[in-house]
Amino acid sequence: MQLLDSDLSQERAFLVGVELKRQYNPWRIEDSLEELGRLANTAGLEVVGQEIQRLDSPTPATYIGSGKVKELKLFKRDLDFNVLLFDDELSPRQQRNLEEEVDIKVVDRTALILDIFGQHAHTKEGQLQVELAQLEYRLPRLTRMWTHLARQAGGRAGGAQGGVGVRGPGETQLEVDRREVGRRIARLKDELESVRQHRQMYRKQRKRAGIPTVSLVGYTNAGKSTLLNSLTEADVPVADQLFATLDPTTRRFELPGGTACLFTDTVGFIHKLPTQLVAAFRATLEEITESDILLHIVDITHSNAFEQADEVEMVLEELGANERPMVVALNKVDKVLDEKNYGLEIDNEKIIAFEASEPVQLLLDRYPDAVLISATWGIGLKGLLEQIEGVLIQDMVEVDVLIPYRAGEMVNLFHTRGRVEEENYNEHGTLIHGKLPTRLVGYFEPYFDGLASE
Ligand SMILES: Nc1nc2c(ncn2[C@@H]2O[C@H](COP(=O)(O)OP(=O)(O)OP(=O)(O)O)[C@@H](O)[C@H]2O)c(=O)[nH]1
Ligand SMILES: [Mg+2]
Repeated sequence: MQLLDSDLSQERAFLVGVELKRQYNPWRIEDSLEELGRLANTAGLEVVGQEIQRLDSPTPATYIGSGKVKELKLFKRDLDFNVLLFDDELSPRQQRNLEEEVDIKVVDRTALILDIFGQHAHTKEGQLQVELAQLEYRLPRLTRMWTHLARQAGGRAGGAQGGVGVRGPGETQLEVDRREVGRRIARLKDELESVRQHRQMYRKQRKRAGIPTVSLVGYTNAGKSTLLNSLTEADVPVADQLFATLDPTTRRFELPGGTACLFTDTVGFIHKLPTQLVAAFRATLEEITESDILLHIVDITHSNAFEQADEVEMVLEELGANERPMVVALNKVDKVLDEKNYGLEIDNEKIIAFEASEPVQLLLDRYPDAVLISATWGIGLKGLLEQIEGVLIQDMVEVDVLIPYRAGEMVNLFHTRGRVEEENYNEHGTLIHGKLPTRLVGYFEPYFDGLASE
């Protein structure tokens, strides 16, 4: 059996993708493999080649056909790679058989994504979530072989040892039997549940304070963190890598009309996002489902921008967040402004499309209100913010209140959370005509002036 390289830079990967002939898939297998290659690079692997097989259905024992397995053995001799990277999640049995037959380490897309998450999780919560997802993935795969590999890996979550796919919960977890892993999973779930409750409490407080929240959502690498940084100087690390951000960052921000809100940048999505991850990241992802507005960032320069947008919408649906009001930003237009075929130009800080190229037009047809932006250059952001504010205002109710002078803090609250249209004073207190977010109206009920109009 091939031993593991503990030096990452020496891991050479060969990609394998299968296209199922009778199954509709919006992604071309070539594009999916290209993305797998980017994932591999992000994890620190060098990609030395790839192979695609078109099949009616996967082969139960080895996923790919036996002829292809033989070919891979030959490729291995010629190209000298030490990891086979599959674009789909393999069953534990398929993985084991392949490892034995080709005599090599076999890693699937799910394990690769889990590995990257392990490398990029920096907060305690992030690490707990990744560890849970990794253990759930490994539990059915706990065999002598995996234990053997893991012993050499000997890492903890995010450790650099052991190479891709086996980094993570290290020997202490993996050399024990399944029952013990099961116990660890239960403990992690408990810990995460308390994190979740804590978050929920925090969100409730925020709701009470009436500050609307905007969640930045989008495919990984779309530019979410770049946008948060350029709006709020948040200093979130930005990288031309997949899953650069795992841990949510929230920043307060004032919209052009004066409405204060909170922007949250969080983990990006990808196609074939492992279900274990979605489950484990529930606490983080709940931020999204409970926000007032989803700000969906799409990288229009990506050749699969449309499929990526689809994927994001599918994950949002899975999370039950698809009913939230959504504002769409088509990002990175600076990269294509010069190419006439995209038909974009800057007009007074606003990017406009005239006879846009096909991929951009497709997105504009799908999202007619989408705003074209460049997060890096900071162009188009004003229009974007106005649209966000517009959506928030739709959610406001017009009121007239008379607030006694002793309740001065309510006047402040109106100013910071609502929109004051007229303010007067009489001997009883401050008279305000304006708009309040629906959920704050209750707090002002004692001061309704009897003139309140909808
Ligand atoms: N040219 C150009 N590049 C951009 C723009 N916005 C983001 N990028 C680049 O795109 C890459 C990804 O940006 P991030 O902000 O890290 O993307 P993200 O959506 O936060 O990605 P994850 O955290 O991985 O989900 C970086 O290399 C950015 O510099 C833009 O408007 N124009
Ligand atoms: Mg990011």
